[in-house]
Amino acid sequence: MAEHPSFDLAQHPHRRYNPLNGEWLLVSPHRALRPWQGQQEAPDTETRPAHDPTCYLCPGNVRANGAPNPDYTGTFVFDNDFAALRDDVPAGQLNQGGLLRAESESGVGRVICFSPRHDLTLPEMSPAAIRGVVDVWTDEYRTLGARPDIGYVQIFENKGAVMGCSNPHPHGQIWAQRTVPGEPAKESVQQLAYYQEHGRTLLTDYLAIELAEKTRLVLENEHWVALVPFWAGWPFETLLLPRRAVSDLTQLNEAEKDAFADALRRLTIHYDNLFQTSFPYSAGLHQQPTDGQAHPEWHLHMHFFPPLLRSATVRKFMVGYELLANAQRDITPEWAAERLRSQSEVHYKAVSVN
Ligand code: H2U
Ligand code: ZN
Repeated sequence: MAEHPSFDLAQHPHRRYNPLNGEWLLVSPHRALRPWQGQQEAPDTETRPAHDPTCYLCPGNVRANGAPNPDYTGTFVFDNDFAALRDDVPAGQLNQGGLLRAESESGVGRVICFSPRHDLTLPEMSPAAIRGVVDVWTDEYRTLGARPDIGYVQIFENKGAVMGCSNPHPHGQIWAQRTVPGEPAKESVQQLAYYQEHGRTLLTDYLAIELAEKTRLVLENEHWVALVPFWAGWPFETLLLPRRAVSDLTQLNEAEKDAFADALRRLTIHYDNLFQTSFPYSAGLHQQPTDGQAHPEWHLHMHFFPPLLRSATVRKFMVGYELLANAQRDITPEWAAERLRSQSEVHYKAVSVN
């Protein structure tokens, strides 16, 4: 791979290209050669009640809109009471010399409770319950995407206070809007260019390389693979993708949806076990736009962007150079993958309870 025989990705500062968004990343592996000093912290064994009377997401409790939640037993979806997007916005735009530009944007915000249990998180839920989450994501994507005024559906989860999550009750969000926002728009351009040139999705070919090299794999099952992408910006960033090139959740068959739930469960267990803490992250699905066109170039995938670096409390900050230049990392993606891959698939809390 190296153009020069002495160039070593594990030692020498270098740039890596992210073909999904077309951006570059600075990798400084020499700074991480110092020994691993994972700060020794006691395992986080915080417990929460199964039902919290003060939680606005628990079954039966009253939300900001004044109405009580139903006594739901699986997942529960509702319109965000403080949504960033609204669907009653008048059309309009402003363009002053091409420099001051604005246009109205409409859309919908939804909140999804993953479980009625206040004390669980995805890695602690049963495979069947996680499959229920996959199903509700699929239904929401289908229903919202079918609306003529919705061009893109963003499904995501903020987990942990450090990621701005407002409540430990397991939940995620959906923001669906008229236009395709920045990150998926970049991926659309890149995936289309690749597909037009090669006739296969970018991620099909990328996955084939990773399955052959194996160094960045975290886990796999019959239909899904989790890996630390070659171009990962966050220390333990991962990409979870289906082996078959489908463009959105509605194209997955039953076995692929079960396997997605299995991969989600196992990946989040690996994360929790890494620093023996409920691993914070922002994660979300990237799927084809819902503009009524078919986008065979789009390969469904899920990104996990976790901030932790060395322990349950030592995190990576995307600050000076990252904000002003481009993303940068010290530990290599290969090293991070090895650390994640070697974790047990039994949740550390289950171990300590027994
Ligand atoms: P986050 O934890 O990722 O912030 O998601 C929780 C969402 O729940 C948040 O967007 C909404 C907030 O607006 N919410 C309601 O819709 N109703 C409430 O009663 C409280 C919070
Ligand atoms: Zn709750």
